[in-house]
Amino acid sequence: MIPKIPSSEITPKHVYLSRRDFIKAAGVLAGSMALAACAPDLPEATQISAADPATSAKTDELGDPVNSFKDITNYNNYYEFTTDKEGVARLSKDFKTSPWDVEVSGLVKNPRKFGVEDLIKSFPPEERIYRLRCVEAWSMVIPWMGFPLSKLLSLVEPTSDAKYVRFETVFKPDEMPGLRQPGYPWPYQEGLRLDEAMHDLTILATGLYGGELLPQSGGGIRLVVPWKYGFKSIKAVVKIELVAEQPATLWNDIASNEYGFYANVNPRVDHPRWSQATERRIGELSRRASRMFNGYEEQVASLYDGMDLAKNY
Ligand SMILES: Nc1nc2c(c(=O)[nH]1)N[C@H]1C(S)=C(S)[C@@H](COP(=O)(O)O)O[C@H]1N2
Ligand SMILES: [Mo]
Repeated sequence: MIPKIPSSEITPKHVYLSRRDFIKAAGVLAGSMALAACAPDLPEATQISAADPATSAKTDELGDPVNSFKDITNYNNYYEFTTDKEGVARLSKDFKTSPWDVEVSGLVKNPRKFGVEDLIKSFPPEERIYRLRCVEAWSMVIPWMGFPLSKLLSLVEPTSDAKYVRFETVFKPDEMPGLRQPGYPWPYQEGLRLDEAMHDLTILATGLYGGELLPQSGGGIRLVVPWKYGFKSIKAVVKIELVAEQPATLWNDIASNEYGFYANVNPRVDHPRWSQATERRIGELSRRASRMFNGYEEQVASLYDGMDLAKNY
């Protein structure tokens, strides 16, 4: 029997075009534009509307469409507000994201406090369309705006003793009701090895969907490390510290047998309580296979040469 597909599940053509089709379509479009250029009597409006499908067809490099702005900003993990993913947006709506300062300190030649506005001026944000894969086995595709963390780190000049980077989230109990929940070692903290932090895929995000970074998404500024489970992508960062030893991280402190320091997406290493082989892409009906390093294997696998990824989970 053929299942009846509700009209809401029928994806517009420009969304389901695979990357190859998209490139082909773009090629055809470029061809027709060139033709149009030698046909001066063609109305201008035709040329403009011909470009529409291409500019709105936002996908990641694998051809997966970006999630809706509504999904991205209404389904969030942000325990400083609440553990209810659908309650974060409401509870965080008055959280003040600007002005916002980040202090970069520790083993660096030029320790400094930066305002996010100034960072955006120094490092103009670029769009990065990344998959975000939560350790809970759901995922989204998010069009971030941001800049490589490496640019900021190069500016402060880590000393030769710096081996890791430690990140800390703002601690504001008056504005973050979830901080009253017992059992969490606040403030939220995370860490990366220095080479992971310097990798070009690692960004500080200052916006998404071409707009500002709303409170629920981690504004004033948040880390995004797309090949790792989502909990590494720490929100509302106020402190970045260069250190010599592997720093403590919140989820590792709570349950070290379940959440390691590396937390690289790995479909072959299950969470002790569930499989990591598949995931639920928000907005899709059936589960899909999870990818090694969340699909960024080619770019990042060499960072872990010779490491046992089952032990260093
Ligand atoms: N400070 C802070 N950062 C955080 C979290 C959090 O609870 N607090 N949750 C993490 C988890 S588990 C995930 S999956 C992502 C979710 O990001 P999103 O809500 O923007 O999709 O944020 C991560 N960063
Ligand atoms: Mo997560």
